[in-house]
Amino acid sequence: MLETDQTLLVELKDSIVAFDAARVREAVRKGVDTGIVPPSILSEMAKGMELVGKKFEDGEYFLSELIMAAEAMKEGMAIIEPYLKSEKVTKSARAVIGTVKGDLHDIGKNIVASLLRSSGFEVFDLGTDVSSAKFIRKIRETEADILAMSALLTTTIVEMGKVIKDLKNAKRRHLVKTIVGGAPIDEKFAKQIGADASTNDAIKGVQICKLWAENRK
Ligand code: B1M
Repeated sequence: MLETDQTLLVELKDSIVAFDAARVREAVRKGVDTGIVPPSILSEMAKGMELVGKKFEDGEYFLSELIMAAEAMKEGMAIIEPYLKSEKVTKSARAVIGTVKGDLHDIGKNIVASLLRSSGFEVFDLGTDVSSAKFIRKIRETEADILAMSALLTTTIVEMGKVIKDLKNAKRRHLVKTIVGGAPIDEKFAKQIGADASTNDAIKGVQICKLWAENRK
């Protein structure tokens, strides 16, 4: 990697930490122009968000800084979205995605949704604070193959279990593969709630969904 690329990667991270949207936009554009691959750009910005979270924990940053950093990251993501290209699934597949009830964090969920779209999935993004009933209604309406749920709060991950239980009660569980993701999620928890897969990595999550789509009868 060239030294200029390395400097740019640092700037991608630092501009998020400085919650400076103009700097983020500039760094992302430069990154794209110099040929840094979009997943690396995303990953550096995500590292910046991680640091923002640490500063919040330490009392150095407050909610307003979290909001501004999140807005800056969204502006950066909007620039790279058209450049996210991936090998497309050959069989058409539909995915319903959302952040669970009580949870407003959507940056990771939006990354997963963008990557799924760029891989050829038909994506129904329900946004944030999505109730179980809303997830189930959309799955019925779209006959989706995949349910992808995101959560970042330890207090909201339990909602994922509720959705899967409701899916069973709606006699739809066997028709839908379920994947759960977000920082507090681990395999043990996913197993506990009966999800088919879990990950903290958006790219891995999309790879799992692609495998499911390709192996679908
Ligand atoms: Co909040 N927040 N926040 N926050 N926030 C966290 C999550 C926290 C860890 C910060 C901290 O204290 N260190 C903490 C949670 C603690 C806990 O539960 N253990 C926290 C808290 C406490 C809160 C509030 C309660 C604060 C308050 O009000 N006092 C509040 C809750 C609001 C609510 O949801 N009801 C709150 C609010 C907010 C903002 C609205 C200000 C803002 C979100 C804006 C938005 O998303 N539009 C915000 C932010 C920005 C953060 C941090 C700083 C950054 C999150 C982020 O976007 N990361 C976060 C600290 C941190 O994460 N270190 C924090 C970047 C993003 C790319 O990562 O979403 O993890 P992430 O996604 C990753 C993977 O997890 C994965 O893919 C991505 C990359 O590969 N992934 C999936 C995610 N979903 C997936 C789904 C998949 C597969 C992979 O398949 C389905």
